[in-house]
Amino acid sequence: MARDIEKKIFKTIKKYKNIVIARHIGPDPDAIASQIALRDSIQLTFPNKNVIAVGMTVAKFKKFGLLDKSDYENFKDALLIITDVPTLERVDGIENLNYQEIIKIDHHPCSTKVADLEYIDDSASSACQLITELILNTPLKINQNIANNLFLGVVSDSDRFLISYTSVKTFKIITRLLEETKIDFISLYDKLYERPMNEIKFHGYLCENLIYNDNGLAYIHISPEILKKYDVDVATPSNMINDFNYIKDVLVWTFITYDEKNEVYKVNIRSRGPIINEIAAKYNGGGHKFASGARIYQESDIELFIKDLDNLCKEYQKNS
Ligand SMILES: [Mn+2]
Repeated sequence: MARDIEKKIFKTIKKYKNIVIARHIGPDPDAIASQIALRDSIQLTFPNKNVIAVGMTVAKFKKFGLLDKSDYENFKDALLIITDVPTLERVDGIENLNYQEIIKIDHHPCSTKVADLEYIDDSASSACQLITELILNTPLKINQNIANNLFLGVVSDSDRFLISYTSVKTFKIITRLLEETKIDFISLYDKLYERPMNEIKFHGYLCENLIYNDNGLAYIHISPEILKKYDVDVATPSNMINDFNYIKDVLVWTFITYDEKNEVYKVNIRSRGPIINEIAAKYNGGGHKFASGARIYQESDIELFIKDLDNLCKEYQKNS
């Protein structure tokens, strides 16, 4: 049964001839999979609509499907749907788009309204969980390919159902998805988890060089030289941060990676208890309670940032 918000979203989609679907810059599998699955589902349901999924192409995510050129000549008065992104500033590839209305479908906490129609559930494991529900609850159509993408988005963002945002609801929706589409989900895991040897070696470097203290904080500074040495890019550490979950006595861990091109320290933070998104917000970032990102512009702020996390861990230990 479709809920009110799902009915409204379906009605709005139905109304528009031109639809653009976008997600956040620096996409992860949930962002890419949610936009591509939604595009394909709308196109399958309404073959006469022009539906495109935009944003920078990321080579390793081509397995989810190809993105469209953001040539907006023929996209006057479009409906813009943004998925997996809380604010418009973080949306990739809509600079020259002329849109009439915005729908936002997201699972990041956000206190300001940015879209005309907002479907936000910050207790959901992933944007793909919300899109799966939307598709299954409305006349939007689904096929195996769409289902594959949705499944992978949920699995990736929930870190194989390990992260606390995984709920009974997540399992119920996944069960429905598997029952209704009969996808061969075991065969899909290679798409997410296969890695080249240089990344495995880089992972080893992170394990060897992580600094940790008695308060339960672990951190590492990753220089451009190290990235070059292991032939990995600046996004690689963020894809590995979840691998450091379940280290006994580590409550909060962070990777600080210098992005030479953009002259900024990209920061990933994870937690097994202390709430970290307030500190992330202090350092030009944000995110979920236990999974956040930040951007540090001055080297001298790194020490302050580490100190803040350290105090957070100390406080947490004291109160628990
Ligand atoms: Mn997500």
